Amino acid sequence: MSKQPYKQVQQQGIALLMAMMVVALATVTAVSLVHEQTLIIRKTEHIRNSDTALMYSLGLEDFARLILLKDKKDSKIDSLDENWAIGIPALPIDGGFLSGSLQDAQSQFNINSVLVQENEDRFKAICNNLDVNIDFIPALKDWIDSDQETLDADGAEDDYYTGLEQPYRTANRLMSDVSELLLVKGMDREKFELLKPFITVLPVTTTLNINTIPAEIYKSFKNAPDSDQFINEREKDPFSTLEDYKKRMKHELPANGISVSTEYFQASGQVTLGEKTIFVNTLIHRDKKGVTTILSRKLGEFS
Ligand SMILES: [Ca+2]
Ligand SMILES: [Ca+2]
Repeated sequence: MSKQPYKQVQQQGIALLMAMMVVALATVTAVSLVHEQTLIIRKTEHIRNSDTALMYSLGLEDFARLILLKDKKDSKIDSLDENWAIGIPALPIDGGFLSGSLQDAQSQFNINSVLVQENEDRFKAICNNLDVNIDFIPALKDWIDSDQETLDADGAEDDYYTGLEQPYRTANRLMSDVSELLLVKGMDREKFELLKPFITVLPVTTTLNINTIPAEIYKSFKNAPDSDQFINEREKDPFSTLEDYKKRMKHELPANGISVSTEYFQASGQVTLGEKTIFVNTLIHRDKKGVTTILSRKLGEFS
C-alpha cells in the first residue's frame, strides 16, 4: 500500500477526531440537560456555567481516554504523527468554546527517577546542555529520598529548610508536581523556567520515548549524532524499535531507560462558557491493553 502524504493523513486524523468528539460531547450535553432540570433552584448563570464547564472538561478527559485506547489498538509505538498528538483547536459549544491536547509525559525527563545513577547522569547532561548549574541535584535527591541524611555539602534535609526565614520540611517522597522543585535548595525561578519545558514528575521510574523527546533531551545521550538528523529521520518515519534506531542512526542508545512507546500521557483541556473558564490537567496511565487510569487531576478556574 502506498504511503499517503502526511498532510492528507493529518486531515483525515482531524476529521476522525471531530467525529469522536461529537459523540463524546453528545453524552456530556445529555447529562448536562438532566443536571439542569434538577438544579432549577440554583439562581445564577455563573454557577450553571461553572457546573456545565466542569462536565465538559470531564468529557474532554473521556475523549482523551478514547483516543488513547484506539491508538493502542492501531499501533505498537507512540509518535508525534499519531492522532493523539493532534490537539483540538478552539471548538464552539453552546455558550462558549473548548480546546484540548495530549502530551506524551515520557517525552520529558522524569525528575522523580533521579535516584538511579544512570538517570542522574542523564539529568546532569540535560542541565549542562541548558546551561543550568547542577549544584541543586544533591538537594533534589535528598528531597526525594526517605532519610534525613544529607548526601554531601550541596545536599539539604530538614536541618537546612527549618532554618530558613519561612521554614518548611523536606518531602522525603516522590514529587507530585514539578513546581515542588522550586522549594529545593539551589533552585531558583530562572533555572526552573529553563528546565520546565523538559521535565515532568511521574509516580514511578519511567523510560524516555525517542519518538517524542525534544532535541534538548536527545543531546544528553552519550555520543549522540546530530540532533537535526535525528529529528529529520524520525519525521520521515518514526522508530519502530531500538534496533531500527541503531540501524538508521548508526548509534547505540543506553540499554536502559529508553523506549519507542509510552504509558503516561498528560491531557490538558480548557472550557470557556460565558465569563467562566475552566482548565483541567490530567495525568493518564495507559496499560499494554490500552486501558487507561486517571492518576491525578488538577482543575483550575478563571472568572
Ligand atoms: Ca501509538
Ligand atoms: Ca531525604
